[in-house]
Amino acid sequence: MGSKPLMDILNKIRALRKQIRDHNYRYYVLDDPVISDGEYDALLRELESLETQHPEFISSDSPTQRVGSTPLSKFESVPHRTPMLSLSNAMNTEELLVFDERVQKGLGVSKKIEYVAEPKLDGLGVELIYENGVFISGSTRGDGFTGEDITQNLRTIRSLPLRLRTEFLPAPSLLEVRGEVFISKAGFQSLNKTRELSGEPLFANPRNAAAGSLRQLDSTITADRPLSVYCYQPGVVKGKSYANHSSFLRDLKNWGFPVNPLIRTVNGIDAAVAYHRDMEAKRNDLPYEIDGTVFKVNSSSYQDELGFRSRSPKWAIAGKFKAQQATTTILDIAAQVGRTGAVTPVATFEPVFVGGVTVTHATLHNQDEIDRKDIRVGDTVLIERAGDVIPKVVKVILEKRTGDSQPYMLPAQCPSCGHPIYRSEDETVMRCQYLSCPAQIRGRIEHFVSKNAMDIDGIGNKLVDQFVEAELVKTVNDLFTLSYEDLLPLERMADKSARNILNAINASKKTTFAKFLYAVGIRNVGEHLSKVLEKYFQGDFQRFMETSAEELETIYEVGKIVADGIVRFWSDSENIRVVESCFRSGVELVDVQTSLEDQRFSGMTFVFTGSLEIFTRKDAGEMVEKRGGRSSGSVSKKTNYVVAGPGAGSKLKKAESLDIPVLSEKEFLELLI
Ligand code: JCF
Repeated sequence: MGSKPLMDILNKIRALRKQIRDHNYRYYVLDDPVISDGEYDALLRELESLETQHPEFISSDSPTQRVGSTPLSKFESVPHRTPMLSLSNAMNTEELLVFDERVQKGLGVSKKIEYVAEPKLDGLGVELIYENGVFISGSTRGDGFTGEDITQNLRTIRSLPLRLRTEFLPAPSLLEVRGEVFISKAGFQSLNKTRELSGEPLFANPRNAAAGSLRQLDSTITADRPLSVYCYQPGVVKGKSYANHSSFLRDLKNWGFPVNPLIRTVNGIDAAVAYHRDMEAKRNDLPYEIDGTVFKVNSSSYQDELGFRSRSPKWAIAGKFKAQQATTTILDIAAQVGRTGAVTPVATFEPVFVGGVTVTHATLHNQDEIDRKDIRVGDTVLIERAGDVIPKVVKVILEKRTGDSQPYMLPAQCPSCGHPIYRSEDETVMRCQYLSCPAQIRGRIEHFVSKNAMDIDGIGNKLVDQFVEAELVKTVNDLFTLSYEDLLPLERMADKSARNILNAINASKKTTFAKFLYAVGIRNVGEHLSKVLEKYFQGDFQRFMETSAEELETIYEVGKIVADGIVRFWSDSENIRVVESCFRSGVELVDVQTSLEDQRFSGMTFVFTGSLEIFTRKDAGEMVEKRGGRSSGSVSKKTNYVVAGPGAGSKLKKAESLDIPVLSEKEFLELLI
């Protein structure tokens, strides 16, 4: 193979990467995309296809390389070069003024101080490390001194640059950037909806969802979570210093980091207070949750002069917002069955305006919660909105209780189907396990057909509604016996669409153990656990259905709660009937493709020396490792090949003396192809 076309391909790959990086910058930093999502996807697919044809050109900072690598067994701990400090809080305007006085006193000045003001995100602090403009590693804040290495998970965040834009602004050799990882309100809603449908426990709020997502050892799970990041603070920056904080933020944007567009410089504490009030008024309209504002002294020399308290800088403060609370009266409490069978008490109250919206309902969560707070119909209650729309009851105002109220008790039967409800040991919530419970069918079908489950194209929620209303589908297995005649009379159904749907249903029958199990929807058995069980049972679903809780518990990652839940699920003959009916209708679990990876360098050791022109040393090493080999820093008798570029010295000499084959970079490339 000649090197010219190969260079052309490499150049095309490089050009695509740059294009994609530029579009990321426009989208995430400038908030001003110039191409559609479809066009962007097309660029990404083109790059992916070129890289698939030429895996030798895959480099870790390619936009295609966000998800990958094998799951970790644990996170390594990493010390922060400089501690990641927390912020001290100002609980009200008064305390913001006190902060400003301290700053002026500390500096020995009496004048307006310039602050950089920003919304305080309710997420998780992280540190991102870039060497020569390339994302190398990232970690959690941890205790401020030592965090956990979550590089793989951070890489999956689409707005996080894997390589900096350095056309106009060179990258420092070392750049540490701190920021906040968070999940938007909309992302949180859709994530919880998916989890509800798949029977996984819901996240209480976006912050917990973000924390749970960053804590995944399997980064493919993190990649499916709608994580975002905003950067706001330097760690160690080598070879560059800033006269003020705002010029650091300006550079961050130029390098392609997402920086909150609401950040402003304000002059004097009165302007800071005005900013704080403005943010508090806007908080419910923002697409993400904030719990306050942050103010930093802009001048770097002032920051240096002020220094630190034990855990927090004296040049910064977090201004906390007031809780969003109101009082109202409870008109009624009723049990509701969710789409996954959770039976929850919901209170209806006198409409009340709180945190920017009028609310009329609150979930009371479960019987324990009601008992603990002794919530009764007729009570006057204090409610609070914490960001999301559904408020919670903080407490009953007992002084206002009238004489004849009665404690509330959840019914013993499902309000939807009348079957008895159960409570599992791990949960406080009551559940209806009846698979054909009308309240759950829709949700079960929607989950069953979804992308990561059976992946049946063309069955949207509207169609599911029709299936259920026409009583065509009472449990998920009914999907497989739908006929052309069943579909045609449905609304907006034509010959072609009916055929397409039947084809999609048919095609979905060939699936994997893991996808089918996930589709069935056993509580706490999400995608990851389904894969774990697939591996353990080697695709034998029958054996899985008959396994004891004791055996399940021997599986790494399966605890007592999950094991008991699985056994309880199969103890219901209705559930077995549904699954067996799926198999009878032709559902077939095929082997997972463990495509034999190319292991041509198995057992071989490579040494790279001199300056490389096609690859970075790291990429070259990765390419060897991907193919089963090892790359080493020193030449020995065990070395199989030395790849030498211009300027190679002692290692090349040693290779020659040991008679080890020496390759040029181009010859190495040919070994790869
Ligand atoms: O948004 C935040 N949660 C946030 C936290 C913003 C900042 O500018 C921070 C921070 C924690 C520490 N700055 C520091 C120094």
